[in-house]
Amino acid sequence: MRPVLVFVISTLLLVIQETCGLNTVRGVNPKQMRLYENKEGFFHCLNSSQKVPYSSLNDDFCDCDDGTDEPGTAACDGSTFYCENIGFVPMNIPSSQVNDGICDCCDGSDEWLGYVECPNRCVQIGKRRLEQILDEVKTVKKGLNKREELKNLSSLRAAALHNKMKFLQVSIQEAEVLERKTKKEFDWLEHVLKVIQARELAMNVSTGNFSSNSSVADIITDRESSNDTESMNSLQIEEHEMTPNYEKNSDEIDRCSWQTDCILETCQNVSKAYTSSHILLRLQKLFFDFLSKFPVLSKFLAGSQREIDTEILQLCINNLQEQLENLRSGLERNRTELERIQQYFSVDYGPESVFLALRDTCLEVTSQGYHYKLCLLSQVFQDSINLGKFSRWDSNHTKMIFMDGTPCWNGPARSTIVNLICGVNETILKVSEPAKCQYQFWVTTCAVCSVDEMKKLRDEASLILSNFNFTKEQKSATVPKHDEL
Ligand code: MAN
Repeated sequence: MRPVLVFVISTLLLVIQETCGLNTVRGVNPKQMRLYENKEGFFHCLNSSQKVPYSSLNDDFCDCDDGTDEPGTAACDGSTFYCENIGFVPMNIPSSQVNDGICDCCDGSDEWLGYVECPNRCVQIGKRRLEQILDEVKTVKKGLNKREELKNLSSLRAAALHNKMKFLQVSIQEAEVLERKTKKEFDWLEHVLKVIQARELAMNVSTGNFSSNSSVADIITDRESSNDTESMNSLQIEEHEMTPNYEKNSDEIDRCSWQTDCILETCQNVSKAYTSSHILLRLQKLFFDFLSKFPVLSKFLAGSQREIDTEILQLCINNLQEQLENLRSGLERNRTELERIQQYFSVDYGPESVFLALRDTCLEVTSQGYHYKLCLLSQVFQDSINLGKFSRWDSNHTKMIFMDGTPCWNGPARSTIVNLICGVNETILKVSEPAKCQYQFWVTTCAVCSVDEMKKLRDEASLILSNFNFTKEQKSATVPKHDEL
């Protein structure tokens, strides 16, 4: 019954079209009508060399293998039906949806057999969409201005971070040099203390005054304590035997230059050999020469002439140790801070680095009994559960992907996709969990507002406007003014 009805109506329409000179075929875009011209009683199938009688166009029977002879019926699989949708946007729907009892085109043209009533809602829809576009354009406009501010903020932040990084690098370098210098001075002073103690021992030895708590003293005390004449004699012999070597010892000390270990060793050798005050004086001069190279010690030595107070020296050493500890903890702090800043620069902040200013901006929302906290480019939380750490960008810097959150019970680690939508402020619009432990956020931010988006909206508005079919006066009364767009 139905194909017969379709055929009758189609034939009638075709006859009317032909008779009235109407140059339209149902379901065909008027711009493509020339492809549907009657060529000596035939229609030439669009995608093959096949031709079929013109009367078989839209006769609810698929004649062309490519299905192009049935643009207005559901007869051919894979064919499309064009809805003009005056007042909104023209569209092509799969021809299988023609006369299926569902209104697919807003002008109702797909249900031309009238199985279902499809009032034309295109103007109403078009008007509503134009109003929406107007709002969206306003948002994008504001967003674009805000984005400029964000971009400037990002450059300022980048510059500040660069400066801080440079400052820290220089500070660290300087502190490292100072640390090495202080450490050297500290080590030397410790040596100096030992050398002085050795010198005192040497002095004590030469005046017969022995101290008992040093290695050199031990050696000497060992010798002195064996109170037999033979040993005393041997000492005298040794002193006598050493006499020709005084100059040699003194030269050795000179050769030591600033090597404290060498000085200490020579000093100990000399003291072991009961050296004369001549050598001791040379030693003392040497100590003062190289001690004066150290500013901290020099400060303490100022005014102390030739006598070195070992207590003061110990104070110097303690002071240097404190300085060293402070330097080292300062260095540690600066190195950690430098690493933190360097880590900032290892992240992709999108076009013009606009997202730098948003790094660590945290947004919060309560949804379906959970409190969500999203720190942009950093981490996401659901109460205290970690929903992922920032891992990468997707879709041209409009999606942030967060991975490796707290593992789901019997499942994978939690992960989150943050979809960014152009907006004036940073706000969470919606949170959902489409699959277990996989979360989706929708967040507005001006960072993704683009001139391209503005252009798309304007193009869409132009398309709707160009598909309006009324007078200029009606148009200006019904649709937003073009300059508003
Ligand atoms: C918690 C929340 C939910 C999640 C379940 C999985 O209740 O993290 O979002 O679906 O754990 O067990």
